[in-house]
Amino acid sequence: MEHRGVTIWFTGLSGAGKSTITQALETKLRQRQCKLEVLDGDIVRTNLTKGLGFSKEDRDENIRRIGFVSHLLTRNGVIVLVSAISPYRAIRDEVRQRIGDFMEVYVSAPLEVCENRDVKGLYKRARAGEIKQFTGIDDPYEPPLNPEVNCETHNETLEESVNKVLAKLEEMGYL
Ligand code: GGZ
Repeated sequence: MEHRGVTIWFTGLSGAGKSTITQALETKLRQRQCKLEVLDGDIVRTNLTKGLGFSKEDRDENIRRIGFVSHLLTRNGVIVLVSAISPYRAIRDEVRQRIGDFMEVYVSAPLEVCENRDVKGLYKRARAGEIKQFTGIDDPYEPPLNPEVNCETHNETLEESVNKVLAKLEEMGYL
């Protein structure tokens, strides 16, 4: 289908459900024959931003590079799904300004929920001091003040979360 380019930026703690929603949304958008690309923090960090760590400087650089690629794709009519913790508000807002066609989705499961899920066992390791600068444990997370969408994955189903994003895309005229 015909549509405009936009970057849909998922931010939230590790284990909040960013990748899960992204994957489900990708499936839905592919069914509609959308042109889309997915940039997942986990995967981006093995190529585009390989070698970067988790200091504030490195995280900001990670986000800046993802934002740069997202901008190129967005202005060529692609729907870009970005999934990255992106804990710092200022750099998220910088990327938003640069891209213009931008939608921020806050995946807002609270820390205790993410920590209880602990799908990859990372919180346990962070609590044990084996991983330093872990977001939510000994590193900050600054929630968005005015996200276009808030997915409360602790209070809603995956389908509800995906439908919220789809509805917002339609409302904003991207679909
Ligand atoms: C947070 C970390 C850390 C630290 C490794 N802090 O849930 P995951 O495992 O699969 O995804 C997380 C990923 C975070 O990379 P991002 O590129 O999204 O981060 S940022 O936007 O802040 O640049 C997590 C894993 O890497 N991971 N160490 N210290 N998450």
